[in-house]
Amino acid sequence: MSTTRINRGLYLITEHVQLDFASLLAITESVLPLGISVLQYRNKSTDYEQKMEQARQLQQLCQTYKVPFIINDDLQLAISLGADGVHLGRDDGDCKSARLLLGAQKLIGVSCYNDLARAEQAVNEGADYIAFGAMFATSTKTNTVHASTDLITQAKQRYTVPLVAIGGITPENCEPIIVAGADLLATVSSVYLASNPSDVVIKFNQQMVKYSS
Ligand code: TZP
Ligand code: MG
Repeated sequence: MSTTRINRGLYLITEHVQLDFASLLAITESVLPLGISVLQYRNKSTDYEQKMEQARQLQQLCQTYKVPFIINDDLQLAISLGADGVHLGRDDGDCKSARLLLGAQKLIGVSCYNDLARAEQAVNEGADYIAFGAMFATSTKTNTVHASTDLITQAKQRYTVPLVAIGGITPENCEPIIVAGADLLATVSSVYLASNPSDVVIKFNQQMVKYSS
């Protein structure tokens, strides 16, 4: 496990389909000072060189605001950039091999969908957090499976690593997920495609504070 601490709160993931990069960067810069626990760079539609260029700019912003910066899918990119960590889905390699290449101090997150057996393996291999979803319908990702709040409750009873919930989450529907035990709420569209992203971040953070013990 990494020595970097992840705070409870909002886990923001970049949008790459509807926003151009300049807009993405501007929104990111406007919300980072409001309290973001993690920023993940996710871009499935561009080449390695451009991802490197975009990620570098986001990484700089994250360094300014001391927000952990994580790369989705691409361990090699995470290593080349010296990012704070990587997020692995089922097609991105296993946590154990990533740890050998990244070193002890970096963060590794693992997508577990609605699968507690996968969570068990990730935790045993030293994942720093595990993610479940989709909690709600989403148009950001195709081929999602549904994860229930009950699954979050079960994961909370079994594991001490931070739990991330993802998929269609908004400030209006997140309460039961927080109550079930999610430590981080991951979102793409509710913030990046909002008419007022700052307002949405503030509302999310108010919900997290309401249920903090
Ligand atoms: N993994 C499961 S659902 C999802 C991902 C990447 C998309 C989340 O995006 P949104 O816009 O917050 O529903
Ligand atoms: Mg992936």
